[in-house]
Amino acid sequence: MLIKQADDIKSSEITPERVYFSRRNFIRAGLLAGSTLATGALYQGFLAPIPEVNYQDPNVIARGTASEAGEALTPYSDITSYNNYYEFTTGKYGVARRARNFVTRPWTVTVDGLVNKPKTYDLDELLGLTAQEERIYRLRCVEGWSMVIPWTGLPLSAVLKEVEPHGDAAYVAFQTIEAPKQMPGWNSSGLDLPYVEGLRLDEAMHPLTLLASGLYGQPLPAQNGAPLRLVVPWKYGFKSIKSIVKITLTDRQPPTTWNIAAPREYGFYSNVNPNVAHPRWSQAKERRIGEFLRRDTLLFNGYADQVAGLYDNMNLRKNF
Ligand SMILES: Nc1nc2c(c(=O)[nH]1)N[C@H]1C(S)=C(S)[C@@H](COP(=O)(O)O)O[C@H]1N2
Ligand SMILES: [Mo]
Repeated sequence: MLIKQADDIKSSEITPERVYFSRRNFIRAGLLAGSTLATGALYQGFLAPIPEVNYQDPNVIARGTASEAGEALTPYSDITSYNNYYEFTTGKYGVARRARNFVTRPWTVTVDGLVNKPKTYDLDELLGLTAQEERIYRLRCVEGWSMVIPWTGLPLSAVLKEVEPHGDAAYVAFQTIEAPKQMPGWNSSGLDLPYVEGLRLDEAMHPLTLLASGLYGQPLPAQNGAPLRLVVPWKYGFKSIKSIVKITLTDRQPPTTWNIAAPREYGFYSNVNPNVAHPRWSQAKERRIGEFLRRDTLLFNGYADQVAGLYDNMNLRKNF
């Protein structure tokens, strides 16, 4: 992220043969529960085929999401082979292979800090706090690419309510697992690890904010942040911290990994904003993975109707 140019995706790196399905088809597939989506597609090397999506799972509730209508879902093969995950490697195409043996069970998540009921949850208990939902969200990386991803997960608010935040809790801090032996890029990431992120409490409680445990109706692959990652669709991708083991309520704005690494380039808020350039490149456009022409980047990544109110009276140029 620090080193590469915004436009770092060479056209030769983009697979020519792609499987697209429209949002409408995707929803129809949901209705025809159990139908197989795009099976038979072939992928290179170690990549798994697109998994069959089981919408008969009573724990998955498909819910309409903001404004992705008409935008194709990014193919499973791209979502799972082009990743940012510096603990494994800074090379996007190498994460999947290096993360193949990452151990995600047993897994616990500690929720503590300024709360009445701090607790260390077994992952399955945490995931069972409320029904899992499907959410189709755009993901916009600060580097200039984007994807449209069908996540499954639970609202972060469900977890926060469970532990009962104190009145003076104003922020939520997140921490990735510290597992250098399992993460071959740990010592060459250039980052201060373990990876940490943060949200303001109202951002964390917002109904769009998701703790994702799956994509395309299947368990989250390791390279995408298994077993649990944050998804904050109106913010740049680096806010979506992966393999979370700790969630801490606090009264102070928590430190965040990319802000520590390059404070002039990555702020705490990091809301997607086409009008505020990164110091080294414009944020006005983005390359949707799988498309040739670049698209205009949308304010708050297209979720302004739902989240702009969180930032009333805030200078978004100063609070980048
Ligand atoms: N722990 C951890 N979380 C992370 C990162 C990382 O390097 N380590 N990279 C971030 C960045 S920069 C992006 S764009 C997204 C990428 O998510 P994806 O690989 O699932 O698309 O993960 C974010 N979460
Ligand atoms: Mo990113």
